[in-house]
Amino acid sequence: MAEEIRKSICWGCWMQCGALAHVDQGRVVKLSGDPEFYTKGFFCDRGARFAEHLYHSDRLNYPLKRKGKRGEARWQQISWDQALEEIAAKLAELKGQYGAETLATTCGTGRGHQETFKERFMHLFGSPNHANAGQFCRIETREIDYAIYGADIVAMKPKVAESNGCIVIWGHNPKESVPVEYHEYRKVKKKGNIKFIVIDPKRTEVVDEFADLWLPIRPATDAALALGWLHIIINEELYDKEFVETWCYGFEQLKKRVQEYPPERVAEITWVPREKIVESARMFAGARPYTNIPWGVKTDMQGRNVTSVIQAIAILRAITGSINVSGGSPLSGPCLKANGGPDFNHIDMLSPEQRAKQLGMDRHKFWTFPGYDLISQAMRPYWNGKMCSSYMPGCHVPDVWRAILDEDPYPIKALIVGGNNPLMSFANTPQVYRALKSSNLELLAVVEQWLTPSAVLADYVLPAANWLEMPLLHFGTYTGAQDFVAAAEQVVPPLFERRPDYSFWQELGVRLGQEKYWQKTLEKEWEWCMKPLLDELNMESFGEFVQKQRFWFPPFEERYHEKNDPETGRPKGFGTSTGKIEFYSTVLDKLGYDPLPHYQEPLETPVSQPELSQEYPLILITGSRFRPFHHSEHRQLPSARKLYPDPTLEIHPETARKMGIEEGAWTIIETTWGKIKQRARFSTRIDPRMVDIQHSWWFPEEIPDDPILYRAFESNANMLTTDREDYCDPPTGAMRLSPYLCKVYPAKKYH
Ligand SMILES: Nc1nc2c(c(=O)[nH]1)N[C@H]1C(S)=C(S)[C@@H](COP(=O)(O)OP(=O)(O)OC[C@H]3O[C@@H](n4cnc5c(=O)[nH]c(N)nc54)[C@H](O)[C@@H]3O)O[C@H]1N2
Ligand SMILES: Nc1nc2c(c(=O)[nH]1)N[C@H]1C(S)=C(S)[C@@H](COP(=O)(O)OP(=O)(O)OC[C@H]3O[C@@H](n4cnc5c(=O)[nH]c(N)nc54)[C@H](O)[C@@H]3O)O[C@H]1N2
Ligand code: SF4
Ligand SMILES: [Mo]
Repeated sequence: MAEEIRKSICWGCWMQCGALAHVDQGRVVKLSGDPEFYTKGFFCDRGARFAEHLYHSDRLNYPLKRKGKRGEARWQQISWDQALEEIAAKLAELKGQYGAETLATTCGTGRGHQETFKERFMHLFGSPNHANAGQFCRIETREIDYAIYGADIVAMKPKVAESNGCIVIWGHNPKESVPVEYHEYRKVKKKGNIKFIVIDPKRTEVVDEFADLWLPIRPATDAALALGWLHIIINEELYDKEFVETWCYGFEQLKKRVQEYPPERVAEITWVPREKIVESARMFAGARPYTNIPWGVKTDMQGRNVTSVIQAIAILRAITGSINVSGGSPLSGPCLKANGGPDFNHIDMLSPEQRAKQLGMDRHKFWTFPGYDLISQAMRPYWNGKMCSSYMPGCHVPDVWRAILDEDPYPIKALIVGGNNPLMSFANTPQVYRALKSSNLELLAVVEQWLTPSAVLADYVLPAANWLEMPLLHFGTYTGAQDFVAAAEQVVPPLFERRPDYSFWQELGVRLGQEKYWQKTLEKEWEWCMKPLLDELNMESFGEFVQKQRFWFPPFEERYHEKNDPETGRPKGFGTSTGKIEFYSTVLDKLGYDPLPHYQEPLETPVSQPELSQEYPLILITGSRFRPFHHSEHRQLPSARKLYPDPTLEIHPETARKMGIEEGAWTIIETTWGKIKQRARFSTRIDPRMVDIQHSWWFPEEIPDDPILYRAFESNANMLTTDREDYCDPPTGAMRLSPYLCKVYPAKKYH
């Protein structure tokens, strides 16, 4: 039989490029980009490896139940029915004894589609405690954008190339992290009409290739830099006066605040020379209204100033009048053609009593229900009742471990981990380990594709399908986050007894009395979700959409906020309580936080703790992305491990020489929180005052049994981080994953 091509959407990362699966006798033999999809044929080296991923002999194929003690890595293969029956019975028992809030779940970057189904299950079960990485990655940005604009920034901006704009690549390295975006920039750069500013302590390849200006910033001082730009733009009157007067709220207060950030002071804080700060602010504002600041994660995970950085960046887009300008910064509301968000995850079914029990709500009000409620009160009426209610409101991640270990403020007795490797991903690995191992925890179930170090500690492990094994709907649709729809049919049926995450949550839900709220199959869920669009397109089914269309975007409406609302006869404005873009955030104000952005020197820096920096003289950056790996994934793929057999520390040769470290040698990295080892990789891209370590390293070729856990503690960046309250950002609770103070020295060698 000849090779057949089936169309899918890659889920190697959340960019979800159009994929062509080459299938020979039922077997996927190759993956390539789909020229007819909106990603125009692009495909990267990570995506291409998913055929290897699909058939890898280490993939989990059957449900497992632990034999012996937690962590002994002895398993009994059981049926899905047995696993689900036992888990459901245990959950019912614990709910009766401790209340529904005793169940918590965790999620990482949102692999697969499981988070929204998990949320639906949790809301119907009655627990507000789903913890997720969105608290320090992208979702808190989305939520702050919601508070300020009443909408979110559109991820891809295809029109940018046609403008004479300015793109600021801020704490972001798309070459390694979002290859499809990098590919777009290369095309844009060739045209020669766009200016690029890169804000990164490292001289990355993106700096060499694109930067008209590079600002080598001291890590975690981004809020000061953004405020410094605002100082220059406001005082030199480079902003869009008409836009600000008509559409923005709180300009005078902002103007007053930014006076605290003159360029001299900002230069001192950020280590970026004054002239460069001034020149870059002018370059940026000079490109108005075609200013672009795509999202990068390093602003989101610096702890204390996170809300302020994101806020200040959001204001920079608005003050230059780029909002809803094609080639500038278009906004997206929730998907209006889908039953997404609250319609999908039933957040409104969670009772007021149960909401009030959400972990972390007393301290991190923005990330939890109080923040969500204020935002949704303003946004829902504006967006025809639609809203995004996914990932946020979440509970505060570190509180889950405390509630397990100290049973404070109440016991968490059951934890379900889905699409997440918490031992690798969250700050303070030793604390996560203690919690997962705790005898207080009566149930730990992990839904996974591989037996990870976190999964080894589970009572039950359930085998999850990958994206080639299930029908797909773009996550922005059912979370309600972005206004577009993309869908694909499964390429091959799930192998062995793997199932899409959906099946786990649906079957558990049905066993616990939720049958009314679940469709019978994943495809039916997607069909129901996109029903409003199907009706409009006069289509019958999910299958018909996939055959005939595959994706849908609403037409772009230039400056839609100026259009008259047919009901009121007045311009639509924005989905905030003032109807304007809020430089002065009424949401933060009502929650009791500073409504304006500010900069506060974080703990543990050479400036805030000079004595400590005598002993720990280097600034430690963690987690810069490197292809083709994705966090702790793909260590099992030989073709990927060939490129990075071991974890590496990026260090300037001069620093290495001072510390007696040789190229390629195992090196100890120590913070006040812990120590690990990685191999030294010399590079002049890194500032001699800093080092950068790779994150999420474990070794699937090693011994699984606890306490070895595939050597999960030896090279893991989060052995060096803390989740202590005073390191977290107050409104969002965002943890500090980077930077820290560290010292490095050679590991001993006896041969
Ligand atoms: N120190 C430090 N720590 C960091 C970061 C950093 O820069 N520095 N980055 C942080 C960021 S931004 C994030 S988002 C987190 C990411 O944190 P995680 O998302 O927890 O990252 P992974 O460790 O890759 O875990 C994802 C797990 O999901 C599994 N998986 C993949 N697809 C599916 C699926 O469809 N279904 C199921 N059930 N499982 C699946 C994978 O096998 C993998 O084990 O890490 C954070 N941790
Ligand atoms: N290959 C690969 N791709 C991925 C992932 C992966 O694990 N591997 N993970 C995915 C996920 S969940 C995410 S969140 C994205 C993140 O991907 P990106 O947004 O690209 O983030 P990073 O690669 O962590 O860091 C980008 C740059 O920020 C710089 N930086 C470090 N500290 C600071 C600072 O304090 N301020 C500033 N301005 N810059 C700083 C680093 O030097 C680095 O060059 O990648 C996604 N794509
Ligand atoms: S950028 Fe690469 S991994 Fe991400 S969706 Fe596209 S092809 Fe897949
Ligand atoms: Mo992330």
